Amino acid sequence: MSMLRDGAPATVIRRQDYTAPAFWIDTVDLTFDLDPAKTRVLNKMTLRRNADVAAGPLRLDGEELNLARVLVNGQGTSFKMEDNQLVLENLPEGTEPFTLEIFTTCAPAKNSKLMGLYVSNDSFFTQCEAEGFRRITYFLDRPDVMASYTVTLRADKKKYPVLLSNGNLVEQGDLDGADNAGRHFAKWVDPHKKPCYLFALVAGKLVAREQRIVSRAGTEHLLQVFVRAGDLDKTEHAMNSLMASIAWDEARFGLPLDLERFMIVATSDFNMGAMENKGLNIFNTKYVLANQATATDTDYSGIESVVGHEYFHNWTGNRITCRDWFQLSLKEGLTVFRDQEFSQDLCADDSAKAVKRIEDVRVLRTAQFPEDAGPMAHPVRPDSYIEINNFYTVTVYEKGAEVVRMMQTLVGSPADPLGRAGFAKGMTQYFARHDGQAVTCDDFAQAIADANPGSALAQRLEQFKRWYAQSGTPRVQARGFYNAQEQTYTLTLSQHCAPSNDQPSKLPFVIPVRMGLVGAQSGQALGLHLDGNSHGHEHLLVLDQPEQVFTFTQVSEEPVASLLRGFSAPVILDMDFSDAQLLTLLAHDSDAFNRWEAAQRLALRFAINSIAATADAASSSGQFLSEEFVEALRAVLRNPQLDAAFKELVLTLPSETYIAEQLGVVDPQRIHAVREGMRAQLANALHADWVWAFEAHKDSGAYSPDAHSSGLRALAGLALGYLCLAARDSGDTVWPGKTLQRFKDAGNMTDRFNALHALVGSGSPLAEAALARFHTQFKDEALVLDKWFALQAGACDRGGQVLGAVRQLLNHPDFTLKNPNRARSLIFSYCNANPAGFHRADAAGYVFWAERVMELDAINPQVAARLARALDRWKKLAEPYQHAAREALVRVAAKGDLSNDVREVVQRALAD
Ligand code: B3K
Ligand code: ZN
Repeated sequence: MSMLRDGAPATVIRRQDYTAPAFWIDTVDLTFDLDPAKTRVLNKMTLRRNADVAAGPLRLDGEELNLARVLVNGQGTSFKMEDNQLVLENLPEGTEPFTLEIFTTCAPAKNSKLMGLYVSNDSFFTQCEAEGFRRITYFLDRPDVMASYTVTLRADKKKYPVLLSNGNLVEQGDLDGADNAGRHFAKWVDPHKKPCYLFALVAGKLVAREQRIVSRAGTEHLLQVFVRAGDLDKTEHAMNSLMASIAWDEARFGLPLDLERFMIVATSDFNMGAMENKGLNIFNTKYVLANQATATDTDYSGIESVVGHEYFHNWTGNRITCRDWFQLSLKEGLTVFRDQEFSQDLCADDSAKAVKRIEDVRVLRTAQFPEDAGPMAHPVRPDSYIEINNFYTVTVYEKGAEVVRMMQTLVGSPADPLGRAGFAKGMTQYFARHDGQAVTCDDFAQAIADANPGSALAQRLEQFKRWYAQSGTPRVQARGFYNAQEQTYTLTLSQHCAPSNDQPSKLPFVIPVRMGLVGAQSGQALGLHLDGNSHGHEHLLVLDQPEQVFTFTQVSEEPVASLLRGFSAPVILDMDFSDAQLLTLLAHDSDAFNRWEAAQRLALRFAINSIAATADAASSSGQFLSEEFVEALRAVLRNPQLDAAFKELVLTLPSETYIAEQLGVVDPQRIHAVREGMRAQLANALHADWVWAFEAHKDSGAYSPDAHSSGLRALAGLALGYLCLAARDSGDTVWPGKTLQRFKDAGNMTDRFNALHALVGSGSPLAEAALARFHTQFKDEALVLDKWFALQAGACDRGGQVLGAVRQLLNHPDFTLKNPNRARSLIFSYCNANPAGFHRADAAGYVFWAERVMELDAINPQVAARLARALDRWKKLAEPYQHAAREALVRVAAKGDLSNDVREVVQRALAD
């Protein structure tokens, strides 16, 4: 059982306990007198009883509010307080509407949790999802209560010249009266009903980039991106991304912008990436501000995705929202899928699209697969939670997106092989049925299936929905047998999903396996003949039984199976490929994803073999990778047909985290040593090729963040990293010198940062001065300083120096724990992104972690709970790490006044 701060049991919320609200709130009229120390909030609502629910009291949620007055239909009334709820029992009978006025105050300047109304850089911002609105006023703080909002903001005009809320600005002006000298107001009306988690207000000294657009239907809209004065020159990319998002949603799904005005506001104090408040998106500056001097290509593509994501929520999340928070993936999985598709559709060619897909899958495998196998594992639609903020996870988001992607795949047909048309029809059906409602994941899946009768999805809908209900990553085992005489190839696919604490046995999933056959000798794509039908060169197999056998006929030569093309399902594929078969796929597969995958499998295989080897044979010889594999990588690097971005992905070894996931027992130091050995081997064996790669790709021309030129920079950066690594072993000073020069002369942040990274990553003696110079040059750019902190915290740990450096940086004048971006840049980069620096035999990394979790928890529980998850996988650790990690978890769990957020995470980690 979990305990709250005061020792009372924490409430476990269960999906099966859902009941409709006892009251509906039809209208909300809010008036704010904004003051950092004491903001006054007058909330006038019209409510009515829900006739479908037995009569009972009205229970309104509230947190850290001072209540001054409650009036029902203009009259005083009796009320009581019960566990953070305002309970009203003497309300009018019947279902006639009545008014309720609640007057409260709150203290935004003291709000370090950044939930509800808070102050950042002298401006006011709000964050209400999931349950922050109750920190602003008493309310039915649940997503299925949708109301019409009118909001009046009143504040000092000089300090807060810009006053924003959702919807349309209907009135503004100066306030009259002696009490109101120097104050002004703005009144906003949102034309759309919404749940309270989508409410937002912003007030402060801000400036806007503005753009007027005309939609396909001919309606005019005003787009605005608000930032602090001085940052306007960094808003062009965000605005372009917004315009591209609007055009894409109209073109692909027929979903137009439904507001006269759409605003994005950036703040540097934000718990996550951004928030889709209706018409008034609030963003972390990290996902808005970019120019070539301060932002990398990765930042640019992050901005495009997040701007798209929040915009796409306007329909998937806002117009149709979640019935309850268990349905979170209804909006998040779907909207991640939409932002992934958006970014892919913006890619100029198939290679860039494949690169985007590989990047997305990498996130899934390095973050979601571990989550699904660890103590926080939960289904895409969870069954219970203590703190909903802990369930904004890679499972709900990224795995949820894969579930939607599989639906698209499964509504495909010969005329629509990818299922794009079928899925778009399904979306149309979804909006036709549910626009303006708060619904469930089941409703979504039903709409997609109903719009595609006869599809593989419609035929197996109930079974398909197990993807929402069962946690864990299924494993698909594949075995192939070629009969040369009969020219048949028999492919046996079986599936298994390991039991988890919450679900002791799992039923078979519906797994779409997109596949082809590649001639082992010829490298040609072979024709696919199955059950008397010819399927061209690619086919979709649907695995829905524990085991199925597929027999291909007229197979003219021994094939290598290319399975799960484009990563058609979020599973682990086990197939006993020989090295030669993988090399064939790497060289010839027509599916770019599986070419990359073949290289990853080979690299993983060599890594795992070296880790398992008892003697340090490989380490002493420097031979971790086979010569054939190194040659194959050289061939990829030199292949004029392949794009630089794709090459960069193939030549990047699997991460330490991903390698760790393949192992039953994890020794992070051993994994690090082997991976570094592999990197050194590639650095030396391909030295001449890296020189060529750098020289051939170093000039990407006038800066543009497009996929092609960012690919050139990525490959040049990788080459430079390897060249500096080789220099460390050989004592060469030329390449580090050239790297330093490039660092100094770079015309954009990507090249500059890659050069700095190469120096730091190779432990070059030139790194220190370069870091100092970088700090001086960018000391006024918060987002660049975050990179500076992160680079040092994530640096390769040669001799255990990183922790000392991180501890020193905690005391740096630019460091503060209160700013989430800064806390993440130093502390998360060390605890989450530097396994060898963090998992120390002396346990000092864990001691540091425990201190920071507890310290952060007192400031911002949501951020602390994210950090708490750094030890999720402690049970897999070898000794002495495992024991020490457990001790650190126990120490945190023993702290008396932990937040629910952190307590849920550490208690789950420690549970058997
Ligand atoms: N919906 C928000 C996330 C809110 C997180 C609350 N802890 C951003 C997004 O997914 O678009
Ligand atoms: Zn989202």
